[in-house]
Amino acid sequence: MAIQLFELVGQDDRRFSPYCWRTRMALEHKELAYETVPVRFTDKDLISFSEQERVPVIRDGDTVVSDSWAIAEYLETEYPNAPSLFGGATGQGLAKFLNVWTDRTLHLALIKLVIADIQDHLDPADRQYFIESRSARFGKLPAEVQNRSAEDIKAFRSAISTLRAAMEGQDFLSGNAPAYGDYIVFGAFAWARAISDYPLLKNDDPVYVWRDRMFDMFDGMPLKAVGYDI
Ligand SMILES: N[C@@H](CCC(=O)N[C@@H](CS)C(=O)NCC(=O)O)C(=O)O
Repeated sequence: MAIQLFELVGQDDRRFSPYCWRTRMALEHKELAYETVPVRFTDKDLISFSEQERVPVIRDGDTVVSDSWAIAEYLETEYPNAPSLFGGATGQGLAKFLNVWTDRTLHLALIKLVIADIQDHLDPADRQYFIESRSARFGKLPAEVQNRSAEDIKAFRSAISTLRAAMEGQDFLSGNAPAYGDYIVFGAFAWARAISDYPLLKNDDPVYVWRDRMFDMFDGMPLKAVGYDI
């Protein structure tokens, strides 16, 4: 039976969760059969079987796993003969660092540039929940957070410069072939593309070139998802 992936959805079937993108790419990498179940922020009942309130969640037969990192570890352990997500224990250890850096640095820099765009692309049923929960987190409305100040743009560029330096001399963050570390970072760009037409990168930026390569993976599956042509 195919693995079920419960993932966040917005207006027009936009899949905009960076964490769900990590899991989607991991399932593709592992060449596993899966089907996605769209979940809105306010559809908490759809994932109540996972005994927590966030996506991604996967159901693989009788096994339920939530949290993108835990899912990646589960898939790697459960399907050892499928292509490896980490390339061994050392790679797994280093990917964990990238997971934390992306969550804490890249995502924080990015969300300030696109948070009102997220709000504008939500299913109407989710808007009030999003405004209230995010205003509580940031201390102001999403529309006020997203003012793209020089300081916020600088913070994002600084995160990108780290990625650019890491990519020098290699096609992917994981070396000469993509692996889970690439999917962690790629999730941020797949998220942005789903809901925002703001040009985060110049077309000749090596990070943009890498991003394009990632969008072309798996027969262009990420590019076929609803999003902006940026
Ligand atoms: N550490 C978790 C984070 C998951 C997460 O925060 N997911 C968001 C969607 S991007 C969510 O489900 N939020 C629910 C909410 O805000 O109510 C992971 O890596 O999966």
